[in-house]
Amino acid sequence: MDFEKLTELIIELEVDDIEAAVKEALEVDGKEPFDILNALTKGMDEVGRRYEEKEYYLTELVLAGETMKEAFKVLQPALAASDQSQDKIKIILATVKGDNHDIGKNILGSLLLSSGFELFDLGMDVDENVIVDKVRETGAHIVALSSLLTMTVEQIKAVHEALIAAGLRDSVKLIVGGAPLNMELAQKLGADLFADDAVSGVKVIKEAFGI
Ligand code: B12
Repeated sequence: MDFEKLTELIIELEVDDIEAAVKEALEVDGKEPFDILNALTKGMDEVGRRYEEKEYYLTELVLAGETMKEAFKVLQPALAASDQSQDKIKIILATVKGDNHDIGKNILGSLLLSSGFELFDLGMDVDENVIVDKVRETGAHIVALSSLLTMTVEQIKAVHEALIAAGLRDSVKLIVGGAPLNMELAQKLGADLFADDAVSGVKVIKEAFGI
């Protein structure tokens, strides 16, 4: 299983074949987990490029996210066991309280994982206190929130204020996304960063950390 083939499987959205391919690369060929991650990331970069160029659409982006998720079933444990996974930037990801939309959040999550970030995905409908506790426990550098409903965007402010109350607001950057949001509203609600889609979300996070 060569690296080019792994990259191609992501680009071609081969959700049914990727898990076996990563397993073969790890167990049969003895490839390093981080080299495999690089090959998969290259594929996701190309998927992102095609999306920006409008060669791929949302369906493909969702499927690419699913494909990465399958790959990570076998790759994640191998990465965690590797020394190189130390000192990574830690990101807490959640859909805000009252909101049960998680497709966009999951796409962002798989892109972040494929970019080498350490991810703590708390799921959807997440209370601000659960987020604060997780920041305290993990020493996370970023909190990334998704809100798809107009009536739940205020929850971003609740998270911002709960972080202030816990004395943790200065230690994290708050990035938000979701259809009802824009930069102006995001800042009004206390967020530091905003992105329209998952691909630019990863870019914005990387820029904020000079990566
Ligand atoms: C699928 C869907 C559902 C599914 C969700 C399944 C799931 N597991 O996610 C179900 C059926 C459960 C659902 C329920 C409801 N839904 Co709904 N749903 C949708 C729908 C059709 C698609 C959303 C989606 O997944 N899009 C695809 C993803 C990839 O896009 P995305 O989420 O926007 O994410 C992208 C960006 O926004 C960004 N992004 C997202 N999060 C983040 C976070 C960060 C940090 C960053 C950087 C970027 C980022 O990156 C993503 C990828 O590039 C939208 C309509 C639409 N076309 O958007 C309505 C929509 C969001 N739903 C809506 C409504 C009203 C509801 C319900 C209230 C309906 C009802 N009366 O019961 C319930 C609410 C339930 C709840 N409490 O949350 C409205 C919201 C209106 C509003 N502005 O408030 C919409 C817009 C439909 C409409 N036009 O009325 N829904």
